[in-house]
Amino acid sequence: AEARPRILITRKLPAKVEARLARDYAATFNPQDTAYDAETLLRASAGHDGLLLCPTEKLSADVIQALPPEVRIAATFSVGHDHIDIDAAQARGLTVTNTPDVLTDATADTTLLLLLAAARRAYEGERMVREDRWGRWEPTGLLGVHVTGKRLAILGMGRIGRAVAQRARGFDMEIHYSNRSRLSPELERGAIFHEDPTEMLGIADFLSINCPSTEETHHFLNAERIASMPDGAVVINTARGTIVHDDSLIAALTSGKLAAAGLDVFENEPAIHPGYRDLANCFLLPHIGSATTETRDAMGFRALDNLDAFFAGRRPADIVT
Ligand code: 8YV
Repeated sequence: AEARPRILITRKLPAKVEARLARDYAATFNPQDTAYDAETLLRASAGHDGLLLCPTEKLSADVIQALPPEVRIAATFSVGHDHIDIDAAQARGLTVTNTPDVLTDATADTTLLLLLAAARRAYEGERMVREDRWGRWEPTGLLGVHVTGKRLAILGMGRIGRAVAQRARGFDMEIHYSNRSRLSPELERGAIFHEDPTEMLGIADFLSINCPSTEETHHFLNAERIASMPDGAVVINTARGTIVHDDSLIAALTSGKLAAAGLDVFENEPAIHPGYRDLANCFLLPHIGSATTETRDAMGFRALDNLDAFFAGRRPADIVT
């Protein structure tokens, strides 16, 4: 009889990760690389001890309550876990693990990519070159927002927020942050703490969103808060689209209140608010924050380490609940 734990893997993962899964587990891979809807996920889960899933699969309270009793762990291939109802998981006795740390650098790199691209109008420039509309060089052509020395406000100074700050120091930016609690001086490294995140927006030449998606941060960046930012500010989001109120951000980018935005994440992605597509001052990426070969391998191995520990009767390193 098959003694290895039975794991349902919902999405196509890096080859090295799938090889280790196939070696160490009775692994069921999704024959199609498409996200499971709730009904299909529940049906496919039967006969499995654990799930290895992505944020494309939603574990709502209803889904968690309907999971077959043999499913005891859900390991998500992500640091974010807003797609999982953690209270419901706890009540059901479903262990949930995530993949922190290993994607911090790639996500912070993507944040700087968006910050620079949005500020310096990289999308407009790239299109001009590619579409053979360069014509001639102009002393006042494609003028962007100067980055070096400006004030960067970081919403959420966790692992990723701090890695963004570290990179921004290389651009001599003045780092401000808001966080649930103030950091120690070693972690703060001279960054200026704001007790009130709304008040911080008043000084933000650049705002980088690096907090988790929670009830508290839902639609944090709304019309009122954007109005309190300096004219010509730039907004960057590599966290979750739900933290931004799309209509308000689009209105501010259209009116010129905000100079630019750089977005890797969207509410209801990939069905994004169509207003973004018409804005030249918006640099848009399809949620590639952690998308490097090294990082996706490491995320898979981290999820596997958590599964290994769980099934060996040890406490996984990355327990969410
Ligand atoms: C991934 C992410 O792109 O980790 C997260 O929370 O959003 C990203 O790293 C994706 O969710 C991978 O499954």
